[in-house]
Formats: sequence, structure tokens, C-alpha cells
Amino acid sequence: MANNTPLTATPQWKALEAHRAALGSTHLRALFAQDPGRAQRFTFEAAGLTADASKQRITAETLTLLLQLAEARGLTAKRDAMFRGEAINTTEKRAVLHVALRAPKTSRIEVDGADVVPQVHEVLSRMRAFATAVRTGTWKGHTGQRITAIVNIGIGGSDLGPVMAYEALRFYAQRDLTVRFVSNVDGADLAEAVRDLDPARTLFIVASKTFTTQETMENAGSARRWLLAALKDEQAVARHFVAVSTNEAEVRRFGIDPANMFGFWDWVGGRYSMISAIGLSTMVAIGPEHYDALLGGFHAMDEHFRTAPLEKNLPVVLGLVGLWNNDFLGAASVAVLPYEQYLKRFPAYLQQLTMESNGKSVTLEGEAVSAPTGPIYWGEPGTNGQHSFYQLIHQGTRVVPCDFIGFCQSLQPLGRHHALLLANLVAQGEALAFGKTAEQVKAEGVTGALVNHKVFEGNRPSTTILADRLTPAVLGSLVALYEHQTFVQAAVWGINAFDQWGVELGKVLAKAVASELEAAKEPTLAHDGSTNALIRHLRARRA
Ligand code: G6Q
Repeated sequence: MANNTPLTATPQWKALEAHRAALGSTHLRALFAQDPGRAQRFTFEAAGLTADASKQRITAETLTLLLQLAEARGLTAKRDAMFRGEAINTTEKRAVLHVALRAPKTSRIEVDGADVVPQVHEVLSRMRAFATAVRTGTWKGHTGQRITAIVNIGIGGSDLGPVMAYEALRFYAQRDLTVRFVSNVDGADLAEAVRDLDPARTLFIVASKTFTTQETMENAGSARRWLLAALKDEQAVARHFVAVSTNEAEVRRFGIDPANMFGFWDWVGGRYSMISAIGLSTMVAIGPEHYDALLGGFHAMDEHFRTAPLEKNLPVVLGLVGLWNNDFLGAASVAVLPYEQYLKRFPAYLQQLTMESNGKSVTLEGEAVSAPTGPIYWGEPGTNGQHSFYQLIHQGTRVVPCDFIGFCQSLQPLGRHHALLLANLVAQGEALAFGKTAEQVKAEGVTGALVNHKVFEGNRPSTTILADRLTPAVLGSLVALYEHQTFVQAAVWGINAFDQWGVELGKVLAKAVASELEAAKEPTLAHDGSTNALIRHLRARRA
């Protein structure tokens, strides 16, 4: 099996290294001059998205070599194993089937011999009935009033997807429903979220796969007390709390009627769960029809990823280009820059998706990886970023590949706003790729040392992803595109994109420290000197 050879020792990797050396610092100016068809050659389409990767520092040969590497690393076999429901999350012995969450009723996907598609659709029907009841006011609070505010309590994968989707699809949301999200164990998060809400009209969705996560349970407990302080009747919990979880026993223990629990399965990873029952807040906000369209967009990209030839396969090509930037051009981060205000939380969502998935340093076999893995994802909506960190992207000493995301039509047409927004998106990609030479600067009359300050070296890679309009379906395609890119990179690196052991240690230590911070009697501390001192300082000053 190819994966037993360290990645960087494979002939395909060596070929890419040689190609990288031959390419040297060939400028994008030269690449465009040599190949008039470059923009078309490197523009790819799938599921309502068009991606122009021609401003990446690649040639046709780069892509050919990357595709050869992917094949040699078993990408197609690994992809097919995921879609077949094999336990590809080997460290947790689990199947990885977020694709089943958006599979149509007619498909059949088995885990341990059982078709999971009917279960998915059963939960979706219950979600639809519940969402409709809340939206129409049939679902009443304990005092008989209709619900006007939804508060989703969850963290990580049980928060970032729902927040991102709500913000992204706010245009489609029922505007007389307030939707809020509480994640941080910092009491300020919950306090600020509920301060102007009426308990009699507020519904909490406690979203937690395990229903044991410290932050979520603490927030849910405090939310329960907030509700009961006003409504003064334990029975109220049943009308004001619903749960999204895989853990029925804990849901019961919290006092939520399992009839008001929406389940999912251990084959859905937290950061891949926004379209499972974890999407309940999204469905309540935008309604079942828009939610179905969102599922459809995900599924369209899943089908493209599953069936399109690799050289035309958008997640494959963009995933490999990302790997090229990370491993061969030494670009350690990716800036995600949506020119769309509604996507303001998209970079934060992608941070978890990509970094929790591919922030790994051992292979599936438990060996040290031989090439750098997961790049750092970050970003802000354009044009705001242009007035802050773009300086470093244009003239700093590091290469930061950019993903520009934009829409041809605005959901909120207003004067010239959208034309200006799009003009900035296009201009940034152009400036990054082509820069401004010393000759051009001098021709503007600049002289002396100032010339160098005003030179833009260019040759800075970017991809521009466009769709006609930000619809629920397009959002689904866009998220699935990044999910599958992440998969492609993990497949080549030979790592497990679906576990997250790195999150564990901090959780365990925090439990120990909490008991020391809260102990009535001065505890005996056995940490390192710094940690002991910090705990003592906090104990002394906390009161
Ligand atoms: C995601 C991670 C993590 C998880 C949270 C919340 O892939 O596993 O972000 O989603 O820790 O977990 P619960 O949903 O179990 O509360």
C-alpha cells in the first residue's frame, strides 16, 4: 500500500519537488503571457459554483503531477470508502457519513449492514414538523404564548455551523423570530443573549452530540434556572427546552422529554454536523423548504465530488492546489475573504472544519508525517480586510494564498454598493497576481528610495469562487466544497481528518484546575511553577 512509504519519499512527491524547482520564481505575469487560454483552462464549475484558479502559481503540469500524487495515495479508493460507510475514522472506529445526511430518500447507504438513509429522513420529518410548529405559533410556551426567540446552546461543531448558516441565510429567515447562539462558558455570553428576552416566549435548543460538554451543560443549566426563576414551574422545561443529541440518557437526566429530542449518530463528526439535527435552529429560522434547498446544494457537491473525473473535480483540484501552496510554496496559511456581508462567520466556521480536521502530525499508521499538514485558515469579509491586514498579503514577506468568494447578484441591491463590492474583489486578485513593477512606479514620477516602497512584487496566489446569488443551495455547495477539499488533502497526507484528540488534554486539565480554583481550603498544588503561581494569584484575587 502506497501509504507505507513516507509521502515525501514517493516518486510522485519527488516529481513535484523537481517541478517546483524548475518552476522557480516564474511569475504569474509570465504564466499568463505564455498561455492566453490560462483563465479558461483553470476555471472549474460544480454545483452552482465557478472557481477561477488561474491566479494560482500552477501550470498544466503542476496539476497533472498533483493528480498523479493523489491517485498514488489512493484518493479515489479513500473517497469511495467514505461514501460506502466504511469505518475510515480508524482511531475512533467510526464511519464518516455526513454525506448521508443530505442523501435523497431513494439512496441507500449502509453502516454495519443497516441502511441509514431512512433514519436520516425520519429525523428530518420530525425537524420539519417542529420547525413549522414554532414558526406558525402552534408550538406554545408554558404560559400559552407563542415563541418569539430561539437560543441555541452548543459549542464547537454544535455552534459554529448553526451560527454561520443563520448569518449566511438571514435574508431567508422569518424576521419576527429572534435567533441567538450561546457557546462560551463565560457567563457574559448567556447573560447578554437573554437579557432582553421574555422567558415565557423563549425556546432553548440544547445542541450537544455527547450532552456532557462542560460549557454547554453549564450554559444549559443556567438557562434552565433563568427560565424557572420567571415561570416558577418545573413543567415549563418541557415547553421551553428541546435537545439535539446522540445521548438520550443524559437528555432525560437534564429533564428534557425524549419526545423533544432530535437525534443523530456517531458517524457524524461535530464539525461535519451542521446539516444533521444540529441544524434545527437553521431550519426554524429559514423554514423547511429553504432547508431542503440547503441539503440539495450539499448533495449536488457530494455527487460532483463522488463522480466527476479528478481533473475536473472542483474539491479535488482546489484541495490539491491548496496542498501545493502549503507543501511546495511554503505558504502556511490561507485567507478566506468573502465579499459578502452575510458570510461574515464563514471564515470562523472554516477554521474549525479545516484546522480541527487536518491539524495532525501523525499518519493513519501512527508515524510522524513527513510534510507540513493543515494550513492555518483565517479571514474576514471584504472589503473590511482591505483596510487592515491586506497590507501584509500584498507587500509582506510571507505568501498568503487567498480564496476570494463573491456573488454576481446582491440580495440587498442598494445604489452602487454591489458594483463597488465586486470591483474590489476583482481588483484585489489582480493586484496580488500582477503587482506593480519598479518601472511602472517610476513612470508615475516616483524617485529614489520611495520606489521600492511602492513596488508590489505580485505573484501572490488566489482563487476566485463565484456563484450567481447566495441561496441556501449555494451555501450548501460551498460548505461541501470545503469539506471535500479537506478530505482530499487528508487523503494525500495519509492522516485522519475525523478525530480530534488534540482537544482532549486541555479539557481534562481544566477539570482539575476548576476544582483547585473553587476549593474552599487552600489546595495542595502539584503543577509546574508557572501554573501553580497562576492558580494562587487567581484564588487570591477572585473574591
Ligand atoms: C468537532 C468537535 C467539537 C465538538 C464540540 C461539542 O468536530 O468534536 O468541536 O463539536 O466539542 O461537542 P458536543 O456536541 O458533544 O457538545
